[in-house]
Amino acid sequence: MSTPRLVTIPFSHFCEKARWALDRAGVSYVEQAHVPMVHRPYSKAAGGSGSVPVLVTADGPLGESAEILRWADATLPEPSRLYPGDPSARAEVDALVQDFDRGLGPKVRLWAYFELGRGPEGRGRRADLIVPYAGKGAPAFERVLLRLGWSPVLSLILRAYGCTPERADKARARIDATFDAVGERLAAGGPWICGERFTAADLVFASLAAPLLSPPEHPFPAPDPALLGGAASEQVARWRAHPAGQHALRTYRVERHRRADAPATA
Ligand SMILES: N[C@@H](CCC(=O)N[C@@H](CS)C(=O)NCC(=O)O)C(=O)O
Repeated sequence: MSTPRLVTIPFSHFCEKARWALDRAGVSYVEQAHVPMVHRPYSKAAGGSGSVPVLVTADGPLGESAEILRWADATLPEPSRLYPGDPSARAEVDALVQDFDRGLGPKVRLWAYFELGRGPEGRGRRADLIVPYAGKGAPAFERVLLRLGWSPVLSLILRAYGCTPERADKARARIDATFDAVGERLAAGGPWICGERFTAADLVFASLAAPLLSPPEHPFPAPDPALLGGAASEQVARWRAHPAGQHALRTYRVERHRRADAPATA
């Protein structure tokens, strides 16, 4: 059987979510990394819709990160799975994952790109911070393209995701609400979002929140958001200190490089 191929934009949080699940399950794969915008034809050629991640498997392409999680998880015995076998526990995890995928993931992206686009006090677009980070892992030719074209690429991205001040503010409020809901769950039980067991809810929450938190265990660690300066770095400091932010950082520390078949450490 040929080795599965994961088409990505390496720093994308939806790609990180899929990569983490594959790493955790011990599935071997090769990552085919591209810079934003150049990724689109590669996604389509791989059988995706234009977005990433796409996992090309011997059984066909998987063009949704949620499908990749379920596919990787199915290779594991039930006690090690991200999705519990018990139907009501499974329904709870599915509902949380769906909420994070539809709410948190897109809102984190919108807020982060909006802040990048305006830079500190509206002065800059921080190409110095972002271009080396956004090009990591991609072919040299694409990295050059990104360096030359960063400003128009960012403008396209800002337009595509509708990054206006009003929408960024609504996104911030939605992120806050999700953090509060996760914090309440942890306060009521824990140590994981669904209680005693580490599940897809924890992996998806941590990976989709990661662009706000810059966990050092991330395979493509983001530049320190404090470098954005101004209100954005104060906001990031609040998310990092929030119980849900602390949970995501701990999830990275404890689980990001642990295979499902290895003993838990904490
Ligand atoms: N529903 C998709 C969302 C993936 C997604 O939004 N990917 C972004 C990167 S974070 C993307 O490819 N955006 C660029 C595009 O759609 O062309 C999934 O979970 O796989």
